[in-house]
Amino acid sequence: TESEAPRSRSESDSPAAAKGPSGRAHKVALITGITGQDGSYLTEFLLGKGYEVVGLIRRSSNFNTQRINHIYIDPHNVHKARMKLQYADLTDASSLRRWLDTIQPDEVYNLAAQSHVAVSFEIPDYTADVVATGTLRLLEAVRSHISASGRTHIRYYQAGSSEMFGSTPPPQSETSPFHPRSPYAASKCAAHWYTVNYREAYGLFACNGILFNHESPRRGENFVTRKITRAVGRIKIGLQSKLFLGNLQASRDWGFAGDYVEAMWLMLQQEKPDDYVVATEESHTVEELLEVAFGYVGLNWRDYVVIDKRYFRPAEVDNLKGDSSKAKKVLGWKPKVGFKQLVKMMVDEDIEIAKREKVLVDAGYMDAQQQP
Ligand code: NDP
Ligand code: GDR
Repeated sequence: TESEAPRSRSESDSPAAAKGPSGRAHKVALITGITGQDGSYLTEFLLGKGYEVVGLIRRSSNFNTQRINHIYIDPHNVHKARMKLQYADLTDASSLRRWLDTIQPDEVYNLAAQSHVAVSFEIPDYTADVVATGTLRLLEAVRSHISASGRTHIRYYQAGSSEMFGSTPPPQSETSPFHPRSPYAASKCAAHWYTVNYREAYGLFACNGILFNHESPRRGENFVTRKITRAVGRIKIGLQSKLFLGNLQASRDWGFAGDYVEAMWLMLQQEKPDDYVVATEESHTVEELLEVAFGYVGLNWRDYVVIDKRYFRPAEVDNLKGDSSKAKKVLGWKPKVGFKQLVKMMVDEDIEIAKREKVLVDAGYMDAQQQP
């Protein structure tokens, strides 16, 4: 799925060089979805490579920067602040174009999304607006920015998903057909093809990363891995007695988010833009995840888990297991953290969080029933 249109690329593409092609001392990356799980790991990774990072955040009535607070430096400290935050929204095309013109990034990572599959059945219209049309808005903003400025070296990363494969049987690779099973997945398919189209039509250096599930201690608490590890921590510390879940037979290829952001960056350092599956090539059911997570702290999950129909989806994705041989071969990428190690890392962190909650509960500052 390489671009057939000629691309103008006058600058050095050395992967190690964070030096900016625009004559700046460093590269500048623009990240949408910087406040999410992947945005936080990608920002740490790029800062470590000497990039300046500008993140677009959306307005919220509560602070939504918890995952990046530890790397935030007040912008008044001009010499040290290498991550900056600006307000924008994927539903607001003018904000996207304005920040592209102002920031003049070398790389654009589009990570923003209404990323919860089950929620996408509840708010399908909004999900499509952000995930599908939002991607189109950003691609169009990049295209028109390049056209007006002549900054042809810009590279674009699109956060694609294994959910696009849906009911296509495993192993799923770049050549497997898409058969989406949710409004979220259908919207990601649209975003995927918009990205391919901008590459073919305008010669944009645009890559689709087709990433399988990746998790971490920063994972949102209503995704199944974190929901389980949070519950394990709270049950172990005596703050919770039941865990309500849906389909335990679904199988997923779960990796560590910290590993996966490197693959995003590697895609943009290649000579040609292309699409890549990123996965561990190992799949486990939700039930196996329960065995490992509860077993790690010496508990039997069957004593705590209650099946609740509200967590079943109108259409399910049964079995995802990626074939990431292309990423291995071309990008030289492979995952470092395995399934059990990942689950243990998350449980360890969530036990620490539960311990802190216990202090608050014992002091009367928090109600133990306040479940995530
Ligand atoms: P998260 O849900 O943790 O983060 C999503 C980010 O998008 C948040 O920063 C959120 O802001 C932001 N966002 C949501 N709506 C808008 C909007 N309208 N305008 C601007 N920003 C918005 O997702 P992940 O970090 O887990 O995933 C990153 C991307 O990768 C997503 O596109 C996801 O669909 C995709 N993906 C994720 C996989 C995974 O396993 N994690 C696998 C494959 C693909 P706020 O913090 O304010 O909510
Ligand atoms: P997924 O992740 O849908 O794969 O999307 P999630 O963790 O939500 O579900 C995984 C599987 O677990 C089953 N499940 C439950 N899921 C949730 N959330 N809550 C429950 O109580 C529960 N019980 C069982 C689900 O039915 C499903 O089969 C994630 C997101 O990050 C997407 O944005 C991303 O694109 C894909 O991963 C790859």
